[in-house]
Amino acid sequence: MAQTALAQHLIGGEFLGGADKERENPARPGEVAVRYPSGTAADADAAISAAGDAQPAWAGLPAPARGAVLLRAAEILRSRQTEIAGDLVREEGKTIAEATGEVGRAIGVFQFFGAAGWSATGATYDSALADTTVRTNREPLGVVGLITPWNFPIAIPAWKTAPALISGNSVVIKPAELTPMSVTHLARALQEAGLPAGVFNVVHGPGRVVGQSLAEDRRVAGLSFTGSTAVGLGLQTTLNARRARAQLEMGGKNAVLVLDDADPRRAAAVVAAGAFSLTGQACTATSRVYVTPGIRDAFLKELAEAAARFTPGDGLDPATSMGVVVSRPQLEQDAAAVEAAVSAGATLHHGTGIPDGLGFGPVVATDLEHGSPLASEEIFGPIVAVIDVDDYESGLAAVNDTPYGLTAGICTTSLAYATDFAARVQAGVVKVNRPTSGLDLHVPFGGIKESSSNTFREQGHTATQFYTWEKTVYVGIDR
Ligand code: UN1
Repeated sequence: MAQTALAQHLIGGEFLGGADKERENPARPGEVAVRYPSGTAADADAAISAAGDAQPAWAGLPAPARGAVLLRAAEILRSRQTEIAGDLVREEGKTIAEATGEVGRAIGVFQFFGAAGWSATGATYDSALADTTVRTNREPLGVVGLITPWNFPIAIPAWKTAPALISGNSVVIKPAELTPMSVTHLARALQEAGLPAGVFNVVHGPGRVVGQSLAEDRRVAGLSFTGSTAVGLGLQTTLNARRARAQLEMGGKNAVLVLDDADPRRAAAVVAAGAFSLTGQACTATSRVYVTPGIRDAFLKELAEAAARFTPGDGLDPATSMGVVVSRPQLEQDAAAVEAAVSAGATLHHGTGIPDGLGFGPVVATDLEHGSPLASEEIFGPIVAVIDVDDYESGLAAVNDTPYGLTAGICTTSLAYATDFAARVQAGVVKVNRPTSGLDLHVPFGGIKESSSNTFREQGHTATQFYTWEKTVYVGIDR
């Protein structure tokens, strides 16, 4: 049996906190994966103070010197990729291949933003005034708060932390309670890379205590959150009331439109990867498919076969190709959603919707009304609803008929349909013939409608816009 990992707070450069709480390995009931401390409002306060004290000196370093710390952290993470991926599987439940890829993504993020220390920032203008130039500086916000989810327990903290740090901010992060260890590894790497004490702080604990403290504290100039729409909208109200900067990435109900001209096998592979990888537990996952009549039967047959190729189980077993559901309550929620759909007349083409021990195989459901819960509510499991539509126009209308707007896809060989869809679909990310989940680390990402605060994008160079504000400097030279 693996040794139990110990997650700790990091406050002012000190790893602190006892092992008051336990997180079980979701694939092995009874095996404690991590012990971790449960933070209080006082811990959040101490972390915010430490971050405030450390920030000016950090911002005063040349950006390439800040970048060097991030590049060293990337190297340290790489040297521990296997160990971190193992701990990530034990606390989250995804497959070891997915976890190794996720740690690789975190490494890439630190390399990208480390190198960004050498990039140009700001712009210069010719003023309309004589003998005057104008330039803009990008200035750090100061102390930023980060609240991160369990489904990408190291990649999302990395892609929020790295742009914050390269821009000269200090950070207080509250990781999801289900996955406290991954951010602890991130904290160790940053600390060992030479990040000054207090620049990166971690406080574990419940969102309503620690997360709420970060949202309410006037010393926290901006807060970036990824999680559910319900929690995100509550935070946005708190942040707006004190005019703090908010970046919220929330839920999705991402759809793929499969058209008659597509290849059924390829379309099924795109949908299966989007719906079932990461056990369907990505806010970018595919959970609705609209299909036109000419391809319907062939596509469904291929999709059921693609679903059958997944082997659910313990992510540490190399034969597993779909990890377990993250927790018992989530598993019950997934099962209840499928059961309710079946009672309302849905047909299952693959999967039973009944948990098999800890496994919950891929589920492909048809005979659902477009507005039924399985086809319209975010469930966050390996379940896909396939719904018939008459043609492209009615399919596009159905894709857009949702309060969410994160990702959307189309499977087609028609350049005309692909182009029209990309222009008219209401989503922050559009994928033509590619799965709705799985994003490059260097391109902008974010949703519209209720999937987002509709403020700032994450990832790539665009990400630094959230963590900086623009100062306009006029310089007059009198000769
Ligand atoms: C991806 O699909 O590669 O929490 C990333 C999430 C998203 C990130 C998805 N914020 O699932």
